[in-house]
Amino acid sequence: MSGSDRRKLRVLSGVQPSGSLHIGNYLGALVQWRDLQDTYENFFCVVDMHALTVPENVRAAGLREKTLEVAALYLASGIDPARSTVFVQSEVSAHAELAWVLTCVAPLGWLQRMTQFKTKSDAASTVGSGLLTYPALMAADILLYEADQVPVGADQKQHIELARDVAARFNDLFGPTFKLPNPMIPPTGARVMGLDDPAAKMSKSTGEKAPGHAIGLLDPPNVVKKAIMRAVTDTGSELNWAEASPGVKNLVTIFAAITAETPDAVAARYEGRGYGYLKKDLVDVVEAALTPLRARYTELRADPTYLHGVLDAGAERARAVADPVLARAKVAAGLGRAR
Ligand code: AQP
Repeated sequence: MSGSDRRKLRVLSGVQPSGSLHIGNYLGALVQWRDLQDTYENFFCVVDMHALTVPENVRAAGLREKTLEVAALYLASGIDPARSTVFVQSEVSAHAELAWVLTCVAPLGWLQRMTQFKTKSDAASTVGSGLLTYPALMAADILLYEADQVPVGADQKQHIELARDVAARFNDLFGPTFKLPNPMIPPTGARVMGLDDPAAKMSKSTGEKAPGHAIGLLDPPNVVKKAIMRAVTDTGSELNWAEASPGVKNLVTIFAAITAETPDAVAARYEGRGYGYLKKDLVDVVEAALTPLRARYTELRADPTYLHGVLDAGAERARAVADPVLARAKVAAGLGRAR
């Protein structure tokens, strides 16, 4: 089916199995994916090749295990394999092939400007080239499925815009080939901040090193409770929404994103009350979301045959869509023999 005669618009998104998934990944990405399933045709991949961009953090057995964990968390969050194609990126070789083509098309300056590259390379002692060229692989992930929309948290907006620019440059150089994708960012919960440091984005890699930074989706209830009750607020003790500090805004935002309210509506209930009330209720709201998710996750991990079956079928469906797009792009770019 070509892009123009598809019945539904398509979405593609993914999460790196680079650590333990947290409430930011859930609210910025997974909840959106879950809620989009009936509206769109969906492709959700575990982007294990992206996790290799910081090879020092990878232990082979560990990465393969995390890949399964993340796939199970997709399903436990409500991604339904009957309505969405769920697969592992490295099992669809078109991603790596197209990534090379797009690496050649993406100007170096565009890649060097990416905020995530600057942040992660500043923090690393040795920087692998993949950390720089990773947005070209991400562009390949998206363009192979002719995705109309890419549902992500705010931190990924710059990469989606780059994918769009790379697609446009390829089309200019080689003729119309790729559909230009758009980012889809949720109104609330698009940038959840660290509970220990509201100036820093909640991230998997920091969460691995700093207890109390993140709310892990698989953290036990007592750990979740401790992280929320100890979350940084400010020197005041009662909520004053008009002058709320970043830490207080973050807690209200997490609350609102889970209960599908606006932050203003949540804050109005706690105005003038001590932070302890907000935190205690937030523990309950988070638990109400995570308790069924953890239970479903445990069931899924107890049935590896089912999980592998979902991922095998997903990879097959993904290849059926991605391979013809790759073939078209290779011909357009002049790769292979003339016949
Ligand atoms: N703090 C966040 N708030 C809202 N959304 C977030 N996302 C990540 N962090 C937040 C969204 O989750 C999806 C998966 O992200 P990713 O695995 O591709 O990489 P990332 O954005 O680099 O995520 P992390 O958690 O920060 O991981 P590490 O530490 O490994 O780099 C994306 O849609 C992202 O926007």
